[in-house]
Amino acid sequence: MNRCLVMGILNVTPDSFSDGGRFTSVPGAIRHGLHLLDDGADLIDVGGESTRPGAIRISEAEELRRVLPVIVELVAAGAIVSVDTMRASVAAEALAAGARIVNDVSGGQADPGMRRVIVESGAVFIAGHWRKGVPVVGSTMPVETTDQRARRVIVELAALRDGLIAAGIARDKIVLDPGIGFGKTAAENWALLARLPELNQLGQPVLIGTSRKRFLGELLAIDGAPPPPHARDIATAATSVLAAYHGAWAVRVHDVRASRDAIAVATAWRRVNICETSSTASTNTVLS
Ligand code: PMM
Repeated sequence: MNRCLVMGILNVTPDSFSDGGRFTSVPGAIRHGLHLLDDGADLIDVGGESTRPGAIRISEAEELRRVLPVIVELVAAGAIVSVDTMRASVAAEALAAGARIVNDVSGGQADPGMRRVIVESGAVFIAGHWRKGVPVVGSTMPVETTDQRARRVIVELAALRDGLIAAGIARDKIVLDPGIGFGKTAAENWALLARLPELNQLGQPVLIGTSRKRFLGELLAIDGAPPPPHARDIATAATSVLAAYHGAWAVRVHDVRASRDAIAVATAWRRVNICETSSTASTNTVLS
């Protein structure tokens, strides 16, 4: 498709930071997934386990109980479904139930079996960058500037990609994600977003997930009080415009309609600019 795709978020979790508890029942989650499709989602990302800081890991059985029936129904409704999981076993079951994409925020680091599942299934793999152990004040870790840290994410993503290819995953099945908010400061998140053109130079499709995240709350705070997560959707749509304009493959969002519309604008603008640039170029050539 000739535009940035929109991945709708469907968290079947009681404790996700942005929509926790809203879609915990299976029928409620299915209804919401269908609503995301109506709003124009190209993909639906179904997750059963919260990745918010401090979240307690759930059992494999509980994760499967949450995601499998939702995936089955959404696939039957014609959706392209990704499963948001760090567990190889959950990924395998979800693929068997019709999911076509595995979205792993740990980039396959959390479960050593993940790579094998992806190789054997031939599924698309979204590999996220998750930095653990942010240096704390007074620590002896090397001091890096925000920009250096952002650049290091790109280098680490390249290494992650190379490791996935070495494990047998086809290059054209790998999507990279800088993991906005995963062990990163607000300044680092902004620095990474500004470096999207560099991320694109790695030659893989790039997914950007900013939706309702804390750094947007910090940006919009009034008198130090961040707005609640759902009041960050306009700012999220603004990040979708910029991500699309700078060539992201997809954005992962809660409010699908807002980002669909925003991306339509970015796509039209980009198309016109490209045409005008080339006509200016030919005019200049004629004049010289
Ligand atoms: N963020 C969250 C969960 N899954 N997956 C990808 N690929 N990228 C992300 O940025 C990402 C993700 C956390 O946000 P949520 O709790 O609102 O889903």
